[in-house]
Amino acid sequence: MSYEFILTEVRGDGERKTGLITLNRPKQLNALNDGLMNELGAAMKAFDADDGIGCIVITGSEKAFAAGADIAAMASWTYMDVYKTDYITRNWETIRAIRKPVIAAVAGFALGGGCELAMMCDFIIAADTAKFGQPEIKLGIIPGAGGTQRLPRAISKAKAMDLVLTSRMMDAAEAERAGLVSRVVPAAELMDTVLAAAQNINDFSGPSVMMAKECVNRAYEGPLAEGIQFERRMFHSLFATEDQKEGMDAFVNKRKPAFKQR
Ligand code: CO8
Repeated sequence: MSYEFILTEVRGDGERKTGLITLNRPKQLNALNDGLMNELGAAMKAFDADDGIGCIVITGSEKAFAAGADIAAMASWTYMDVYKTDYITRNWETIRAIRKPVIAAVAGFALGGGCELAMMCDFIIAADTAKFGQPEIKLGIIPGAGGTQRLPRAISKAKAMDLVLTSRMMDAAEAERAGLVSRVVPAAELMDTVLAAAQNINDFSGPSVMMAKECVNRAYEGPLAEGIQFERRMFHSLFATEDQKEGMDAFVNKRKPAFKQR
């Protein structure tokens, strides 16, 4: 399938591969318009449904992961346009329904909706050129795709308030110290690092990868006691999989496991 605002490709050399999505509106610094978000949602759903894909990577350009929602497109919207249309939720929530891991590979600006999109991914690996921020306050609005909720969970209330209220940007080193990104690497090594991490995940058992993701999300979104109970049930259920037998037999017999389940 060909798209107007994104590029998609399959990368990797293992049995299961990585679905790579590149945001591709370079002149607008990958500003996220409705068309792009439609395509991103469709591409993610297609990769999620493809048994040959183990995980998904979203990236942008060297200059910008994404500089936010498209301000020019939003400029003339009225309250009723925004309230009635499903633009705001339709595509932005798709990523939450993806069962496979989604990694954000961020270089350059990740601002406003771009920072929110990165935070919706399961983890962020950043180039040392990355800059994160929620500058919506400068436009007379606030973050609208989860920024005020995910930032405090990711980096503390103090830092979230600082970013959201002052509009300042955070560089990659600060983002790593604050816990927003899992690793920072030199820009030239970003895609190799991310694709290696993705391939690492691709080679594991599909059920355990997807359940691990679900469990960590429970910790992030719900109370501890409920999360512990959920994890226990997921843990139990993995003993019904062939891959658990394979993984443990391989360990006991000192051989490499060949996980089969998608
Ligand atoms: N929307 C539309 N166009 C943009 C955006 C954007 N968010 N960001 C940059 N562009 C365009 C510029 O207008 C410019 O276009 P042109 O060449 O035609 O003039 C081109 O990209 C290059 O930008 P600059 O010349 O400004 O490049 P600089 O290197 O000088 O500056 C910055 C880079 C600092 C990133 C600057 O472009 C900037 O501040 N951009 C806006 C950042 C911003 O405010 N983002 C928040 C947007 S609001 C938002 O994301 C709300 C999310 C709500 C989600 C809910 C669903 C709708």
